[in-house]
Amino acid sequence: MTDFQSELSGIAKAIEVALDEYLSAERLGGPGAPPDRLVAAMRHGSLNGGKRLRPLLVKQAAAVFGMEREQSLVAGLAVELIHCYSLIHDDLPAMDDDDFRRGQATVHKAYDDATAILAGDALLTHAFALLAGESCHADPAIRVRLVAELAAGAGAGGMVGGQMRDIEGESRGFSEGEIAQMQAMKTGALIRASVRMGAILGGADAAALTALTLYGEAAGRAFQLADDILDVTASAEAMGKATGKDAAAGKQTLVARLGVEAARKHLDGIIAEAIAALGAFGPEAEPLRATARYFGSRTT
Ligand code: GRG
Repeated sequence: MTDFQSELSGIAKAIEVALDEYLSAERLGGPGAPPDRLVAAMRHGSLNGGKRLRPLLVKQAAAVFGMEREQSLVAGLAVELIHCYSLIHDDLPAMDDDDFRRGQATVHKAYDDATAILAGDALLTHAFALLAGESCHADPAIRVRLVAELAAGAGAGGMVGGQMRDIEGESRGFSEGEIAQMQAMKTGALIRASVRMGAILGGADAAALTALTLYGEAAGRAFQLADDILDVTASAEAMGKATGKDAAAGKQTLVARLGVEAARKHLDGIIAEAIAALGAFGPEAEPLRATARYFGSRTT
């Protein structure tokens, strides 16, 4: 196992344990008792074997400033809750209409549409409760910055806005620049926010935050491009066809425009850009470099 693989599997285990603990009726809080069905649907949509890449990025960016895994876990968990909520809502019939996610029935299939909407809403809300709590960071000023950062990445100018642009583009078509902008918001903004949140937790100064932001933006582009390449190549291999699910559904991606070979070259360039952004940091940024390289060679 490489250092990267063992780090990823370590954070994945830590996040599973934390999800199990925090997504319980006792820990969810509120003036009333959270309904069992809602809690079960929230757990179904999050305790289901995701890769946990976003908490990994929070941890790795915080580690640049000497923070231990435990010190960035709650912030990483908050980002993961947002990610899980987005997947639950994205799978709904009104959006992508998917029956399976992470190898099991999607939340609306296992429960129903209304429960899936509410489970997503509750995960989204709870993410901010976690960031506001003392177990996230002792300093309230840092907690407020984390709340603002995650809200910016997840909201109308970030992930949600990107999803809206994607839906709009399906009917009217996109230029290459518009695809890049949509993807930077839809998937890139949460990856960027993850890295910046780690930097904020670690007390990064302005120059370090700028460098890590550039890394986060490049990592976000790399992640999405790798995902689009995988959609074409993995599905084509599995089904003996030339296109994957998104491509078959006519999704507008850079791979569809450039072709797989040119997209792979473009991906190599983005990985180099992400690594170059870390130039001012020493060995403490090696895990972030390894993650960038992983984005360039993903097979799942
Ligand atoms: C519905 C508000 C709302 C937003 C949806 C992120 C998103 C916006 C939709 C997801 C659509 C999708 C599958 C995009 C491809 C990139 C992506 C986010 C893949 C899933 O992320 P991974 O690979 O998944 O980190 P795991 O399951 O490992 O967490």
